[in-house]
Amino acid sequence: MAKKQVWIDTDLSVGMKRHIREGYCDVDDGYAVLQLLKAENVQIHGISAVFGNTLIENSYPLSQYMSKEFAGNNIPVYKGAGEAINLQKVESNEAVDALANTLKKQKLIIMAIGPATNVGLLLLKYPELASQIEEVVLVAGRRKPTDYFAIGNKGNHARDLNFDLDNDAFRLMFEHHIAVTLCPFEISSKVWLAKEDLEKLAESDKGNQWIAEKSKAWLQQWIDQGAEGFNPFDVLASHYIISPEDIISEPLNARLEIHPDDTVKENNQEVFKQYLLCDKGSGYPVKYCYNVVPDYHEKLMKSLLK
Ligand SMILES: [Ca+2]
Repeated sequence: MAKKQVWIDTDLSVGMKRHIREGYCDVDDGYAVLQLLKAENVQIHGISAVFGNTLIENSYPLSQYMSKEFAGNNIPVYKGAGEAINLQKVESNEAVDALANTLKKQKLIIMAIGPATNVGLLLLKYPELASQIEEVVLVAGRRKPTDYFAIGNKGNHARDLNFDLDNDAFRLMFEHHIAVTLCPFEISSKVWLAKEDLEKLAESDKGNQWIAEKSKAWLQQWIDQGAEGFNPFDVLASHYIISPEDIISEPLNARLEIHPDDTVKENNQEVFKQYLLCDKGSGYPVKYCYNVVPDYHEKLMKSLLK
């Protein structure tokens, strides 16, 4: 079986305290990376860190930690963008140059589970390499501006964070006609990890023990919001790469539209933002993942516990 040639671009924030407000950061990137590390049908060529859920000063060492502890340091790790693309001053970085060097040698599937800034920068600096990108798998998008995601029954509308943090990066992928697959909250909100899952992981190998321990505070944060578990958003992207047959998708067209920002309370047409919308209307063709197979949870746990 030919292995899938993959590059991971991640805003790993496992176990970090939030830098902008109270509470802990997302743990889901950690699950996605662990799942890819365990997949027999995947070869990982590199990990590039990006800002997002946390600062690049955190996501970069966390990426190094995961490669060192759980992949025998066999996967090179690079420091990528610390902020969104500035069209007035486009600068490459170590991660973008490393990704470009790898793409010069071979085609890659990019799992971009943070803001797509590094991919956007690559397209600006190395546009000739666009055809070497087989597919970019991202966590973003929705069907309508009125669709929203909220944690539990007390949660405010959440941001479509990866897209919100760098709209231009997504636009660049569309304009370069990159094959884009989106795993939005519509699919990840159907997948839950709960206390008993963390307990199973805690009895497993080193990587699972680590992520289970680091997920406790994150899980508690969701329980405090009225949920019974948490949605491991980014794992839908890794699972799609490993076993696309477990993920249900449809071809849609994606475009950027500006509407009132639904994450701002009492927003009286004062704050607007871009939305990444996917439907049958006009736009750039994408693969939109929206559901999982009925026994998905079992399959996910199996892929992590092996
Ligand atoms: Ca992420």
